[in-house]
Amino acid sequence: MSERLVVVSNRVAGDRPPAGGLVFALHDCLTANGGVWIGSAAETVASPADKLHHAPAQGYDRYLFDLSQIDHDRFYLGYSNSVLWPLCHGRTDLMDLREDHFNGYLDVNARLADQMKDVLQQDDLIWIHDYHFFPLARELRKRGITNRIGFFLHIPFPAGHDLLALSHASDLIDWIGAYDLVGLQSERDVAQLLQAVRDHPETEILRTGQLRVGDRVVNLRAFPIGIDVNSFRDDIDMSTDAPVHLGQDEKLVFGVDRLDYSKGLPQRFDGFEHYLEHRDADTPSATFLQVAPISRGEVAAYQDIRATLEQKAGAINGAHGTPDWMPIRYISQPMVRASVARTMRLASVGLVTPLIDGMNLVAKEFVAAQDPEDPGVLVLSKLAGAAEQMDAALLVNPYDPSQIGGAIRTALTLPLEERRARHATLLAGIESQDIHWWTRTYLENLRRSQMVPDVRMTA
Ligand code: GDG
Repeated sequence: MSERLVVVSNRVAGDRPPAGGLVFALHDCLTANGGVWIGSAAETVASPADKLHHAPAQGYDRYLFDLSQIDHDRFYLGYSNSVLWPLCHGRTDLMDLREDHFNGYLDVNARLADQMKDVLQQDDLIWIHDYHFFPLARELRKRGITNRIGFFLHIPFPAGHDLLALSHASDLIDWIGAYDLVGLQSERDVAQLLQAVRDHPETEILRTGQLRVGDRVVNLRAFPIGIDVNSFRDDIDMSTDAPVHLGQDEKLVFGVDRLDYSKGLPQRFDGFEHYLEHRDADTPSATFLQVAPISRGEVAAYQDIRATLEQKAGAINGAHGTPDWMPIRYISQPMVRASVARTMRLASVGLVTPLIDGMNLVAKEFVAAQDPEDPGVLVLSKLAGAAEQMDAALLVNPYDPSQIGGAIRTALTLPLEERRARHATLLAGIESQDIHWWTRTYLENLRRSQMVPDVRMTA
């Protein structure tokens, strides 16, 4: 039987074209090569079925698993997004540790492993995505699955001292030990995982750079995710009206992020205010447009960040606006993708200043969208995974409004030659390590990863 790719991620592409990012990449990869995509159904149900639902898609097979409202509350909103997400983003103060959420997380992973057993074949290459499914390989191994199983973590791996705040930290390492290949976004994340392994009694780092966790050997590597550069450029539809209207000689500073406390938005607003307060006659006039569609709105920390931004935008506009000009335009509605791409093209400055981020695709999209002859300038947080590859951007400390404000001013006044040179370097980087490179490289490494039988489970 020939190899088949089986991808598992919480979200899968629906029947309409996928809306970008990871889902787009996986859809592309599966459409080109065929395979199976397993993910959660879009709506919760009163009593989840005990089998996966088959929902064929163009070019590949799709299977969906049911979640009840309680599963959604415990597995998705609870443990995944109110424990693991804040933990991995250095916000242990926001962790909401509850035993029933942890049990709900384990239950969903165990149930999914049961259901996957029915569709898995002997030569399947299994690729599991993200923090919702850390324990899934361990659950599959318990059920006798010996296939190669890879994992990719899209968000940062937690720092060692933060892991102390997780009551089940040693489980996390045990779960990781059931994979053949663990992929992370950046070298920083690889270093953090190695530190966690050093701190764990039953693990060691082999001279080959692999991990030994109990009786298994795990390969570990950074695979920085990329974007589909050409398809993003194709989204720039110049035939329609400009999505943003500016005054004469007015420059545009643009940010677009899911509304999330990790994205550094309050500090970014303060940074723009710093730029406004330090303007002089030579400083170009600029309007800041921030699009931040609401996400995970049921979680309290996400409601708080929204209130903070609304208050800040109002205060800054009140202090610095004039009857016919508002310095900040803040929108919490999503923008259509073509308008995002076109707005990036119009912008003189792209502000991407997360306090921490696994990678950050917006930074790469901003570069892809620019006119190479007259490019805008990317201001990028040193703490985004993307900064490891994109040091030709203006790198800033995202906690320091004076650095952000200073970088906005620098970006608006950078000579054309320097803008072109920085952009050419950045573009070459995102073109050579694009989304196709990422899927190809990861899967080549997974195929090569040594199959080590799980002795504890099969003995
Ligand atoms: C996780 C990791 C990692 C945003 N607002 C709108 C919109 N977007 C699009 C952007 C971009 C995507 O959403 C966001 O991707 P990011 O990478 O910035 O961030 P996360 O959602 O946190 O993703 C991250 C990523 O996984 C992939 O591995 O890079 O570090 O946290 O594509 O353009 N798109 C549209 N309207 C909006 O209003 N159409």
